Amino acid sequence: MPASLNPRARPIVVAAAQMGPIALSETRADCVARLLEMMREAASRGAKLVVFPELALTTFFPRWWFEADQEVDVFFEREMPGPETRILFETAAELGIGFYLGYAELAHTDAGLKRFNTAVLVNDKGAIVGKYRKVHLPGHADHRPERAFQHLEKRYFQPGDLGFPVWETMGGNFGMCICNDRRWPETYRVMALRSVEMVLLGYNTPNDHTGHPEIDGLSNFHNQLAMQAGAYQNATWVVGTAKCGIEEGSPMIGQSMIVAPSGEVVAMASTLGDEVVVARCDLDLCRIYRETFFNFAVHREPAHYGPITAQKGPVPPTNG
Ligand code: CDT
Repeated sequence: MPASLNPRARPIVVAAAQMGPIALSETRADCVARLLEMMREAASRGAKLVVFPELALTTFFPRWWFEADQEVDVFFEREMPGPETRILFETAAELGIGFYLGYAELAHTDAGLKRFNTAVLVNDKGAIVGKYRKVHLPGHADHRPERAFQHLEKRYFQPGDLGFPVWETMGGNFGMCICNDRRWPETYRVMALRSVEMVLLGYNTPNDHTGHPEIDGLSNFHNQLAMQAGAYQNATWVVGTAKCGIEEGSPMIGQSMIVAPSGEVVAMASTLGDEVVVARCDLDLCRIYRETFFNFAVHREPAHYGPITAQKGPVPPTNG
């Protein structure tokens, strides 16, 4: 339904700021300059929130095996904002635009030093509203020399320890996830149970990584399928932003998109480079779906969902 036909419409203009490849040789300052240019474009097109990709400050380094911690630590941020990223926060405040930023986080915790694949949500005053640490880490932890590219997220990151929070800010209820999280229905459902109205996510999705051409060939389809199903079944907007193109020889999909609670794609990138995609999103559409098909309080039957939290993998079926 167009926002103009909904008397309770709560429109927000949102941008997905897709990045083309980041070369290994690019500095944080180079990446931040690209992000700033897209933030300015998003604001000039009326956006109040801009979503940047996963690991938006470096190349997708989990594609390489590094033996020593010091070699990989160069890709991690020790503070956010830090000296190179502070300008993003200041510019956001000047422009009155919020943002989602994905980066590798080196965190000093009570349990010692930990590495996370992280995103922050920053409001239109330049203040951090919330932090999310990627829960579903794909790939492997061991070295697989037979592969052209590794996928070492399980080696370089710990699983996120913050769950899937939802924050009320900037006139709506926002949640975050990162890349592989978008393929798992639990990601969206936990946030939907916390009244999320817009799920923000960044991704780096190589399309030559599974060793199965029949799966890799469907990378774009599965990208769309996961976000459209997540949006529809949970009555939420989803804004997914890619880092894409051929990065250090590794091809990655684009298709940054904004998906409505109807499951419809309302805007999608058409390139594999830096590109800003904008849409006007009525957050009240979530209510309309949640009062009809997806009235959780009326129609969900959690007594039958026990295995979802009790089990990690499947058990055999009952013998017939
Ligand atoms: N970054 C990330 O999570 N990428 C994964 C690719 C997995 S291919 C082994 C994704 O789900 O898109």
